Parts: sequence; structure tokens; C-alpha cells
Amino acid sequence: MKLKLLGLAVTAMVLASCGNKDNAGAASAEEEKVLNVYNWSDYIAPDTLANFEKETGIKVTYDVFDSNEVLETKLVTGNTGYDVVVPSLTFLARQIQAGVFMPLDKSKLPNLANLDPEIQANIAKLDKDNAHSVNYLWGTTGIGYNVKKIKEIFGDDYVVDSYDLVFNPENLAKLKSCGVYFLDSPSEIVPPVLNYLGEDPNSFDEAVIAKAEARLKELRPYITQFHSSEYINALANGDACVAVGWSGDIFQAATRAEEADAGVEVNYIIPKEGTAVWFDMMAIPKDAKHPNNAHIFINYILRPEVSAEISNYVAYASANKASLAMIDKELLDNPGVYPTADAKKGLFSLAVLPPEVDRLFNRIWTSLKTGQ
Ligand code: SPD
Repeated sequence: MKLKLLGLAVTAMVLASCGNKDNAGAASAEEEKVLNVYNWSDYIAPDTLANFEKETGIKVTYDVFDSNEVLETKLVTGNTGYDVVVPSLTFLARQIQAGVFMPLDKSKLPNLANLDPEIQANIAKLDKDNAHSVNYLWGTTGIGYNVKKIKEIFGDDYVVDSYDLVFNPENLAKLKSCGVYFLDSPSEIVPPVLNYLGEDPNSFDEAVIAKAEARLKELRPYITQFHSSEYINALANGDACVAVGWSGDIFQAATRAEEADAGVEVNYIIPKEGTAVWFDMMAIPKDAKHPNNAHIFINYILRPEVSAEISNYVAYASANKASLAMIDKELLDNPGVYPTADAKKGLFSLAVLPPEVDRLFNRIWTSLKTGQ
């Protein structure tokens, strides 16, 4: 009899939680219904936050950044006021070492089961046991370009498939007048340049890194803008004809160009020499004021339909295996978003930079941008 009653109680609990799918409403009594999120710009679907707020009653303040360096400066200073932040994995790894994040309470994240175990295992190399972070989306760094402009300048038969277009000064010189954007971050640009030059993209050797610096100095006169988010609109409205940027951003530029219907066509390629692949990770700062709400939010993002909606909108790849059935076929079949097995062979992850290399990268970048 006792067992039967227990059985009924368990059934009632299961039914109650079914209505609520993954316990999204389980806010803690002591926590105010507020959540502060700091994410990359152009990285969420239009309805995601409103839907989350409606379902949970948790009010989200959502701020954006466009570089790991900016986020890291805030995190190491502490007291960011944020409950969820989204660094890239290699930055997260050293932030974990610095004690910036709290370990996740996985009992509050049942939707972790939706993640691709292979990608999880890879991530665990830098975040042991996936203890502090959950993948948001992933992508590659490559070349965005204006299809017509490149044909006008290099001829109809020119095939854009190589970093030669942007890392060879002779080619870049021809593009200056139509607008050249590079990501504004040494950690994004130095490794692909080294790889293009035939060097280890993750070398910590000063003499090797100097080769990238020398090449960037040759390229510098033809780079019209360093920026890590403006290139989306610049490509879309024809102000830039080429950008070294991130996969999804460039596909968003292609969509915006198409919507504007002003004759601009934008495309993205993963250069044949290989390039960087990266994973952006949700994590909770140790001093977060609303850690329970942060877990509710992360678990919400991990729902297959929520993850797919974001991925479909921003055109970045999802590590949420359960969401793949809901990803637009056009996106799944796009080798710029989900690289082919062959292209995957050329992809490299970025290294976790030791402080002295980090300082060297920053010196190179300042001198490149200021010309001193
Ligand atoms: N607009 C969203 C861009 C997200 C880019 N994350 C980049 C990480 C590169 N290491």
C-alpha cells in the first residue's frame, strides 16, 4: 500500500513537471525574478528573450559585446553584474583557471542531455567534465565577400577559396577602394595569418609570431576598418567588398543584402588552407546575483526548439544534437556553417594564450592599428 502511494506521488510529480517540460519556472524563492545576460552581438533570435520572460516571469537585461578581450577585461575586474556570459572556449579555459566562474549545478540542467557527446568530449579537454560551461553555438573564421565586386576586380574566373585574397598584399591592394574589414582582435587574426604562411597557427615562439606581424604590416595600408561587428552591415550595404569575419555574421550579411534587394550578393568561404574553429560557451560568474535564474536560462536555451530557432536566425552551427532535426535544411547543407569532412581536416582550435603571448599579441595589435 505504501509503495502504491509513493508510486502515485511520483506520478503526480512527473505529471506536474511535464506541464512545465524542463522545470523552466522553478525560480528560487529568495532570488528576485531578474537575469543579466552578456552575449555576443547579433547572436540571438528576435523572440528568444521575450518567450523566456513570458514563460518564467524572469525579466532579462541583455547587453552585448563583440570581442573576447572586452568580456575578459570585465570578468577579471569582477563585479560584472552579469549572471550569464558567453566567452569563447579558449578564453573561458584561462578564466576558469583564474577562478572567475562557478561550477554548474547539473541537476538544474536536464537539457544537457541534448548536447552532442562528441562535441562535449572535445570541450571537456579545456573545461574538465564540462563543469563550468555549456556550448551556445560554434562557428569558423573565414572570408566574407561581395560576389560582384570580386568578379569585377579579379575577373569572372577568379575563385574565392583561399586566404590569398586577403593575406596576400598584392591582392588586398586591389580591394582597398571597395572596403576591407578585419576583425579587431589579434587572437582572431594572428593565428590564421600564421597558418596561411605555413607556420603553426598556435605558435608561442616570438620569432614565428613576428612573421605574422610583418605580414600584417604589409597588409595594413589596405585595411580600411578593424571592427568585429560592423562588417555585417558594411558587407550587406556594399560599403565593404571583403571581410575577415565569422561564419554566421557573414551569412547574416548575405540575408540582409538579399532583403535590401539592392543588387548586393554576399558569400562566405572557409579558406582551403584551413582556419580557426571556435566554440562560444555559456557560463555563470562566481559573483552572479541570480545563479538560479542563470541555470533556468541556460536550460531554456538548451531546449531543442529554442536552440534551433537561434541557430536558424543567426546562421551559426549548433552543438545541440536534439535540435538538428529542427535546423533549416539550407543551413545544415551549407558547408560554410557545417563544414564538410574534408574542410574539417583543415580546421584548428585556438590555443589558450599564456599571459606573455597575450601581451605580445596586444602590443602587435596596438602598433598595427596606430602605426607606431
Ligand atoms: N555575432 C556573433 C559572433 C560570435 C562570434 N564568436 C566568436 C568567437 C571567436 N573566437
